[in-house]
Amino acid sequence: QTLTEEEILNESEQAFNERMEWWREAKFGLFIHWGPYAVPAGVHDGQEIEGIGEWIMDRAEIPVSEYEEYARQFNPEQYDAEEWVKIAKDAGMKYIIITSKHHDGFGLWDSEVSDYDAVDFAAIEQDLLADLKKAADKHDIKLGFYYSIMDWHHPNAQAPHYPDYNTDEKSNPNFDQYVENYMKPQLKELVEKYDPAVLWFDGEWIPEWTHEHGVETYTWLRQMKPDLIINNRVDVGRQGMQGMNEEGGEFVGDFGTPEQEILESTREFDWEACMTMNDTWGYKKNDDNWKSAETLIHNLVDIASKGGNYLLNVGPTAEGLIPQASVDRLAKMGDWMEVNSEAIYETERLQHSFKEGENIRYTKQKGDSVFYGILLEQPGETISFSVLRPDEGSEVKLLGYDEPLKWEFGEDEGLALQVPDEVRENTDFGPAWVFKVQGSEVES
Ligand code: H79
Repeated sequence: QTLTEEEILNESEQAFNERMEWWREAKFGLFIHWGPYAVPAGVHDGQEIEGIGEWIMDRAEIPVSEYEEYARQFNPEQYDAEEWVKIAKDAGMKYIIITSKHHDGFGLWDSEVSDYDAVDFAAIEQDLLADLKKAADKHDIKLGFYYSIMDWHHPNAQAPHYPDYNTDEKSNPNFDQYVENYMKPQLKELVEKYDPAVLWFDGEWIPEWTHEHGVETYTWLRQMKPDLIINNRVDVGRQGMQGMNEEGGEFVGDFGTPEQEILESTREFDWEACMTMNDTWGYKKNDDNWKSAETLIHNLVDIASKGGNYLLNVGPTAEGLIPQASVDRLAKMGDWMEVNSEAIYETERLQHSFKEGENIRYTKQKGDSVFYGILLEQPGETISFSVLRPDEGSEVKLLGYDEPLKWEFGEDEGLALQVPDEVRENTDFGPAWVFKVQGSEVES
């Protein structure tokens, strides 16, 4: 049954909560940036090109016709969709967002309104997105699509003022034709062919894209698929890389999109921090600036404690392989999640999810009686969780360790915990130590 525009724009809080439920509970997803930019992989004409790899067309000012050569060479012979999904699943991720089309305009599926796609242009016979959808369904992982509004390839979109993508005077007079005859048909194909759980827009900052475009596209998509979740970049409210909407504006979009940053405080508006493991989204062969698994696990904890989701990126090679460094880190996250995921999934934020200066984060189960104090450094002999007050006589446990721990009421009736030597001397419990407490949050 189709929703009216009115019903979509004035959705009740209850309906919104129901629609967002799986996404809020999921907490952890995989972002995949994959396209022709993985062919040069950061090197064009023998030159190392600075900056994020999927922007190489812009950064190296590669003409469309020359970039098309890379697109023709895109040949993912080693792509194994199920392997990708397993890597995500084993890391503890619940959903995947893949670039159906990035700024370069190249589509990963066989679009009926375009020849600039994997099938027609790169002669890939397989339906890459169908394979991923099938594998995701099989392993109970949700699949969503990134889609760039900005398009450096389509003549009615950005091409005339590419690479000066942000220059107002050069607005493309035919932009609405691109929207009506190309972008919307493409989005319709994506929704009808692959039934995505999320649409993740980007490139919305170009001068042609307006609030009216945003509202129109959002309502049109939700009429097609009422339970679709759509990020805030469908509209024009996003404020820089911090990714939340401008205060006071009425914008469409279901969640904010901080990019490469974790918000300092919790917000009313749902948010998802998208972040890379090295310094690029699309594959760059010479980028070895990898964050440690410890940092990535700490980020997951930090984000979950602040009520957000973590969308962690991989950039597969043009052959279709997720870089080994990424696979190794995701495996380590999975090991940690296997023991500790109850402190992440389906949790809610506390009034005080952290205290300035403490290497501790807090989460809680829905309801108000089970809490997690998560220590982000090797524990000493005692730990003080000032925000948690255990019930009299209750057990406090370290996830992954069988024995209940000794504790007493500390400052302000908070929790003062004793750490057994066995725990302190064994780094295997880290790199984030999760203590489970039956009790309540200390009011302050
Ligand atoms: O897909 C990945 C990147 O290719 C894309 N978004 C992630 C998810 C992206 N990252 N950085 N950029 C795009 C650069 C865009 C920078 C800016 Fe702006 C656009 C600066 C000015 C316009 C966005 C809007 C930041 C400030 C305003």
